[in-house]
Amino acid sequence: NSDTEEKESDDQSAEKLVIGFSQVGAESEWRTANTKSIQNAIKDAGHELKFSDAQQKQENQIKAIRSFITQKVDAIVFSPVVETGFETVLREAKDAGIPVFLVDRAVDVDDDSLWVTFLGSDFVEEGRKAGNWLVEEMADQEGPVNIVELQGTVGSAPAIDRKQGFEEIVSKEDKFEIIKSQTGDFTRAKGKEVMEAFLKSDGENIDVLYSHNYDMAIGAIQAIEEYGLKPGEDIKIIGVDAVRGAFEAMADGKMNVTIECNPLFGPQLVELIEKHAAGGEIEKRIAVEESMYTMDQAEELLPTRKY
Ligand code: GYE
Repeated sequence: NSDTEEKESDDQSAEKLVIGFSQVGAESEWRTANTKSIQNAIKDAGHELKFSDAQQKQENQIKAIRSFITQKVDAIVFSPVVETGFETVLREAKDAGIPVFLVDRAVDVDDDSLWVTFLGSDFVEEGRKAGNWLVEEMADQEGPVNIVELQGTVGSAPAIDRKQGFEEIVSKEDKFEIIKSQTGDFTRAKGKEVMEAFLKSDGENIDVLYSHNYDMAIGAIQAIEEYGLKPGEDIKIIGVDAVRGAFEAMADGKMNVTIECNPLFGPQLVELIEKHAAGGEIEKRIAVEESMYTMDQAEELLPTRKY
């Protein structure tokens, strides 16, 4: 009956967990929204949070996880800055009996018993969406279509996968050529700097910018304007993330399309941690659902965006 049901759910939420969260950094607007979502969900559920910002440095993450292990936390939430090099520390967590929840970014490790689940987006699919938009947009255009690419952090899952998914699509047509591809480390400042260099060497020849995130795109947009070209027109801009700023840039006509990557999975994550603590079965891979939005939808959708 409903009385006992209520009692059971009370009991479940009464178990207070200590959760260590090793976050990548604060490199982008996506990241800020993601950090808030996870922090709030953990606190709102009445659990204790130990938070560590790695400032995009792998060694900081390894230190943070070791310190969570020493402190005997109940669960570790971990968003790995790069894919490789975490096997040893993940094994240490496993040996200590502490469950690890990978969020946002994956690791390139064969032994998947080192984590409970990976909750995050399908970055290859995001790259494909970006490629498919471009193929359609340029359907009537004769080649060559010269593309420059701003990659995310070297060795990170989203940089590797977004590149791969995009290339898979555009490589099917000879007219597309990626003439320059370089990392902007997911930051606005680096995005601007690298775009300036692209413009210096290839200037008017650039038709399209594909940026692995919003922040690099907005930095690049500034570089394009300073160079005297019109972003969104002279150079088409494709960005990933779909943060609020991307909708504003699209409403201003400066960005053409944004591929959604939803950072607001804090509540979903806390549910998984609680379920696991209560002995429940968890799937190894949990995907976040997402979409894609174009310039003409920007004004209408802007007020509805939550990040
Ligand atoms: O797209 C970017 C951030 O890992 C999905 O990291 C995340 C990416 C996101 O810096 O803005």
